[in-house]
Amino acid sequence: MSTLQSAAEAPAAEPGSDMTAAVAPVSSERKPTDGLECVFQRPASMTDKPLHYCPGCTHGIIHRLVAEMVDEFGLLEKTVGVCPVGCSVFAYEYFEFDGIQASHGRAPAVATAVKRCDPSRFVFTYQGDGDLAAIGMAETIWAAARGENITIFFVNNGIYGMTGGQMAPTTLIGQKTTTSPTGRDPLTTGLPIGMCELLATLPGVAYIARVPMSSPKGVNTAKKYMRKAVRAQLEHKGFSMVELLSTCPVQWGLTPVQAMKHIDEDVLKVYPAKVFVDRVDAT
Ligand SMILES: Cc1ncc(C[n+]2csc(CCOP(=O)(O)OP(=O)(O)O)c2C)c(N)n1
Ligand code: SF4
Repeated sequence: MSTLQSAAEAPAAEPGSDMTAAVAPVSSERKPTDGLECVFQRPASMTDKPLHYCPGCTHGIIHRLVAEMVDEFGLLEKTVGVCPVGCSVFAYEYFEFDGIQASHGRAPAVATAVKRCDPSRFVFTYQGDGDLAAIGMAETIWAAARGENITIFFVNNGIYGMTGGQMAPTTLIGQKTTTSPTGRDPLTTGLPIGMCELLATLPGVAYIARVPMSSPKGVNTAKKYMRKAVRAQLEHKGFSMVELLSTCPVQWGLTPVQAMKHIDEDVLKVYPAKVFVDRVDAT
């Protein structure tokens, strides 16, 4: 049964009632944690607001990794997250630390300003490929070229998710999108842009890495890379970015499981996972 069907078949809520209560009534006598040891819980840096992302979308996993890292480094009071346009436009709603919403592609410029005004802050941007590599290309390149001491979490799902699945700079050759309905043709739209490959040529960068979000192994590696990127900033080494190869099952027209396979079988061939630059531990 699809999510849409489930929603349509759910009992209608009373006018003015709380939707959550209408769908899942909880007995006040029941205490699910009685006698149990708590081994897994929400990171302190994350709010309890339900995520709005589609089923199978990896934005939510990446949010969690960001929050876990802020907790682990004890940065809750020091962090400023800069959010993009795109599906993660309201990312600040899910975090307990401060957040700013930047207009399309301007997140690295906003982050630069915040960091320069208060270098004691940990400042990161969270951006999709449309935001970072299309209209924000100049901001991204210049922030890296200047060696700004900021961190970028680049969520590459190869498509404009939020606005209806248009082609992005990262869309694969032959990939069907709403603006390339017969498949992306490089003769008319150019070749996919590897942002890690591009930025790795700039001397201002301290750390650049790419990792797929298609498996638990990938998620664990992502956390490792993200930690290093945070360290790059905390140790004043310069610009850092982790590219996270992500899903958009809805706009790809795939199921969540097919979307994960698509990353492993197709996306990784064009965007290989590796550490491109690591000057964090260099002396
Ligand atoms: C200046 C400006 N131009 C265009 C838009 C419209 N717009 C909003 S989100 C978006 C695409 C976002 O795609 P991406 O960055 O890949 O993020 P995703 O939704 O896939 O996570 C566009 C074109 C906008 N909000 N502002
Ligand atoms: S449209 Fe795509 S990127 Fe946006 S929330 Fe849905 S699956 Fe995720």
